[in-house]
Amino acid sequence: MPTSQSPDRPEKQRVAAGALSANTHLLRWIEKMAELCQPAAIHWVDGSEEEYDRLCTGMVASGTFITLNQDLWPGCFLARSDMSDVARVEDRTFICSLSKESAGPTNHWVDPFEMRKTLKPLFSGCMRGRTLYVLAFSMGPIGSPMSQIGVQLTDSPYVVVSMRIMARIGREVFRLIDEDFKRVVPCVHSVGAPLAPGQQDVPWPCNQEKYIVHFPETREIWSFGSGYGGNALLGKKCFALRIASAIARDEGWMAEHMLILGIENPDGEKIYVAAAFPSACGKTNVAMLVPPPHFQAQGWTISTVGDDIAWIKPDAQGRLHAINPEAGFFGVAPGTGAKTNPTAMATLSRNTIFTNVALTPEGGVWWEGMTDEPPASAIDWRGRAWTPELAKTTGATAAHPNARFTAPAHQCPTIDANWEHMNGVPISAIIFGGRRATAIPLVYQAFNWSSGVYVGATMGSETTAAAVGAVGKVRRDPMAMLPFCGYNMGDYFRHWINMQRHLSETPRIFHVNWFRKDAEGAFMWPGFGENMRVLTWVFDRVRGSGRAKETPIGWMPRYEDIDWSGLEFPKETFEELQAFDPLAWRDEVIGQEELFITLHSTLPKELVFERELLICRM
Ligand code: SAT
Ligand code: MN
Repeated sequence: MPTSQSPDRPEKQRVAAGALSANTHLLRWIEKMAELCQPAAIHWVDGSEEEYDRLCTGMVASGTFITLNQDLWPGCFLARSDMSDVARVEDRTFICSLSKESAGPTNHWVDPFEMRKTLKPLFSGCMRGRTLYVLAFSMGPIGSPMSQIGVQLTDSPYVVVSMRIMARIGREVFRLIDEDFKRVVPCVHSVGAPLAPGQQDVPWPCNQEKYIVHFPETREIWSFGSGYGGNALLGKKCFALRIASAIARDEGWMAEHMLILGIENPDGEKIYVAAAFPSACGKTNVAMLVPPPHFQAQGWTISTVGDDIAWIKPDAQGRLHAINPEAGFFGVAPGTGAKTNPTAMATLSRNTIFTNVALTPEGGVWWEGMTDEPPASAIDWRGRAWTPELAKTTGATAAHPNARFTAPAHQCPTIDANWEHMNGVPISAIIFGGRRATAIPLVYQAFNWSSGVYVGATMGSETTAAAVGAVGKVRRDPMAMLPFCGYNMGDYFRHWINMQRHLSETPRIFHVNWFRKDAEGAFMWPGFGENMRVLTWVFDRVRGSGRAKETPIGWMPRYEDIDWSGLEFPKETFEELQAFDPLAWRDEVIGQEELFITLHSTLPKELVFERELLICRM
């Protein structure tokens, strides 16, 4: 890049106009990107409410947003995406480390030089006719030593307003870059739909060709072709998990696909728990769990720190502390209702952006599972007339199964008092969980840290609509990080094992499965608020008072170790739910082996030993 010798270069003047940063590296990078992408205008995002309102009004005018009935849904909008752009695209997601071995066999790797050659023509002129937004964001509370800074260049105003909910953005982040010289992760995003002069825009511009690209060594993100969720809100999966996991490995902390919640008992004793579940397996519901009346009456409370991502770091005393790097919830709408998650319903009742849900005649929103009674008619997520009768005959859903709400975390009625604490909250337990119809019991506790790492590393779950592809197939999803680990999964296991050395106190590790089914295919466990019974057992185990029996896979509660007040749950059903079936586990262990074979060259020997021990115990 030429520097100060070219004062007349038009890009330099365009970038400087309205600049909110004086950082020369940042300014030069933006100039270079503007030269490549050729936007019609450049807008520095200040993050103000006024700017947010202006962008939303602009999107209503352009057809991207529909204003909802403001009496029913104050501050809320609906967006409908293109039919081809409804979820994360895992097979278009790339980890471009210098060596293929660093990305490992579970990631799509492309040589970084090749990838840059591919990206250049794609991004060349890709923002013609559009505005380039310069969006500075902090993952984690502003000023927290655990936070990280990124700057996303994007041509999507939908992304800008969504990021204002999901992260801390704007002026104060530019100040951190300029005054504190915080290192920036550069993120370039384009929907890949340039406009010719006079060309009419579509409500959801995107490109059929999609690339979600990470360069872990240079800590860069390039995303092309999609405007949806984790493909486009680059602070979330791309930064806070894929790039952050690589940073965390180098710096001795952990970036995990985990919710964080607080559990407080009637004596005011409180613990925090982090829990990993794959996408669309109910993390938001657990994070916002409403205890059954009996527990509430006793004085138990659950509070919410985060519903998707945890950055976890040992403090000076060797205790793990976690922050939620996000500031909002990007939750799955279908299945969220007053019965299943009243806390989420209260959170999303205002100032929320809905994507791919149905529009009701009163100008409200609806999705499957929001109410028992569907509306008599609606406009479905594709903008077509929908009725419950039509659903019965054709199976057409009103909302897309991966329809989402984007809502500010501070609106959550159960938000934890310490959710923005600069040093995070202390973590006493880690829970792994999947969606498994068979074999896996409701809950068990690993024997120790390394057997717990084994439990996480061998997690399996049925696939969901959160990613494009088949739904309902069991796949190995270690620590729920399969689509989100920015480096070799075997090295990631090694990092987990090594973390123990930095800890004076290791969190207890558990595995749960809310989704076990009986021979008739019905769920055996009521789930939702009743999961509190499992969480209080976890609480008691952490505090040293909870009892358990030893089994080949770990410690399990006996019937009498669980508080059943207010729930008819026969002992036989519980025994069935907790059953350890040696034959089913034989298949399970063989299924686990498959992933270990794939990772053989980097698999820590501790996990090989854990596997041997498990087989011996069985
Ligand atoms: O990756 S998204 O943010 O689109 C949602 C998810 O899969 O958890
Ligand atoms: Mn997620």
